[in-house]
Amino acid sequence: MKIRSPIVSVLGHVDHGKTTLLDYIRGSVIAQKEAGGITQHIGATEIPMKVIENICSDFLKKFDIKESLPGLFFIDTPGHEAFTTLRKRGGALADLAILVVDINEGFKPQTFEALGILKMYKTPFIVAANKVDKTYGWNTYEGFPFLETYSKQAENVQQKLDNQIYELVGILHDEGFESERFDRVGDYAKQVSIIPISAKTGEGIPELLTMLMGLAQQYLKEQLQIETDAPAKGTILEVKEEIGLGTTIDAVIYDGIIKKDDIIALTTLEKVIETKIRSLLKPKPLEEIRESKKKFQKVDEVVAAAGIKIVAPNMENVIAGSPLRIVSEDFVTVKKEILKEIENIKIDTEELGIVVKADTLGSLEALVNLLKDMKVPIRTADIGDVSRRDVVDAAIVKKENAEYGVILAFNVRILPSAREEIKANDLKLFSGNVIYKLTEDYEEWIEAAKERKKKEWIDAIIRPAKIRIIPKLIFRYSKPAIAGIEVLSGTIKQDYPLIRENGTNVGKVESMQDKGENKKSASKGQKVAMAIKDALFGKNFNEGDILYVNIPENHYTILESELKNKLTEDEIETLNEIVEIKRKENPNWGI
Ligand SMILES: Nc1nc2c(ncn2[C@@H]2O[C@H](COP(=O)(O)OP(=O)(O)OP(=O)(O)O)[C@@H](O)[C@H]2O)c(=O)[nH]1
Ligand SMILES: [Mg+2]
Repeated sequence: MKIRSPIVSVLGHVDHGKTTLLDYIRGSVIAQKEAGGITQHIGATEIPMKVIENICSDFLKKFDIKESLPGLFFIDTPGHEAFTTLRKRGGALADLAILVVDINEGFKPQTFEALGILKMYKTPFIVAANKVDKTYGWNTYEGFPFLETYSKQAENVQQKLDNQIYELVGILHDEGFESERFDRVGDYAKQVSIIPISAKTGEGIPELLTMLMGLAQQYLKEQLQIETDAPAKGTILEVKEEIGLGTTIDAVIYDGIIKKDDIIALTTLEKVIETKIRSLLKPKPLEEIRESKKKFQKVDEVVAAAGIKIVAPNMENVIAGSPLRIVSEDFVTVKKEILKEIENIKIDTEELGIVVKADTLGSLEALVNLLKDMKVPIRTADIGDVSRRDVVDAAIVKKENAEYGVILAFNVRILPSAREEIKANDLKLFSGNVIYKLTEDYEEWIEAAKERKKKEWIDAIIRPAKIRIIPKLIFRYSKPAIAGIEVLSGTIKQDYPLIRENGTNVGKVESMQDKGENKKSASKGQKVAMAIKDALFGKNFNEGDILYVNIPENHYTILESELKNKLTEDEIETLNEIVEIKRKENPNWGI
């Protein structure tokens, strides 16, 4: 029998301070280095008991907590709405949890979601009411226990904080949890402790960790005992190439023991594989596994809960986010177990949809979630680099539907052959390492494309205009007739057809010139020389004639129903005159 470290998941809404809290405990600065300022993967860090003791100082004794554990194993989860599955995975792994709430913002959608996950798994938790240092008038005492720093604050500041805490108590009550500020809790088994903290200044963190240890002592006695020969269960966080090691996987072992000679079962996109471990590496304590780089130590065995790096052959196509199992005797049973675990990760696809690529199962699902919310259909959603095949797929869609003929790629490479194909097909690729930026960029692009289309469509509608043939300015009688004209209202454009006041056709505007310069259009008040195609002076028009633009009936309907607010008063008046002319011949015109 061995006692393992409890797994403590840190959950909460985006930006409420989960990573910063872990940074404070580890003495690291990961939050500041994250792409887009948000967490997009599950993080894992082992914190040895020594570090916890140091931060808690004599609180553990004061609350009569015996530290019989090797340490705490923290899991950092993303708070951004898209990462539901990673939060669930983080929640599912957890023995205990810290629900982080920015006290100035209160409960937000993903705070509720996280609470729901804790409810579902019946995970004991405490609430970290974070960012107390942002309370107006707060005086910071770095690293102080909450009760000490609280007693040094002005009365109105204390009052404000208490009110905010009571708001949390109220919401938790509505959600079915009785709670209190930790020092006012009467019965730890019945009430959830709320610990006001600042992840930035460290205030309140001694009590936070003390309460966490108390929770562990109260609930986890048996759960943490593991048989020394129980085969390990784990989840793969990342699959990556390491110089000198080849393909490696980072994983969280949440149960059992893994040994350096074990055979492990993993899954690729095609099948479940087995492979023999070549070496087992562990990040040094306090090192976030995502960040650890070279600071790994070779070990013979690892007891849960722990983060490990495994070196083994044939792991190139293993999927991040999928399960890891030890093959003790029967590969078939293990295989079934793994397949069962991953089968609920299915994505609905459609022929006419976009191509999605991502680096891990978790991020792929997050991306798919966001696209679902946007009602964007998906043709393929895969893990791995963007290949030529992906581009060909997107190009097929583009022919049918330009909006969906695109590729969204999160945290993966674009292979050179794919790049060439993208160029050849003039395809739109959205790639980057911030998930919500990708979907936002795509949304903006669609909007811009729609705007462009709409503008083109509006520009193609023939609008009302009226001109006068200036007397004594006929430059040519025919082929084409050229006359000086004045625009009386609206804007006259090249190719617009003209009619007379009696409704007869004159011809199309072939070209216009002003002081020797070609013009595509002329507006009210302007005088230009106009060439009119197929018109004969004296027959189709005369000096001093008023001519109108011959608006096609279907264009008139659109002008009336959708573009009326885009017309000037002058144009509306001219439009009415044109309608009058048309209705003389056909009383039902435009109705
Ligand atoms: N003033 C103050 N700022 C804080 C505190 N905790 C976090 N922040 C800031 O809030 C921002 C978000 O913090 P993170 O730790 O990245 O938040 P997170 O919950 O990990 O966010 P996600 O992982 O994306 O869900 C950062 O700018 C932090 O510096 C705090 O106690 N006080
Ligand atoms: Mg974070």
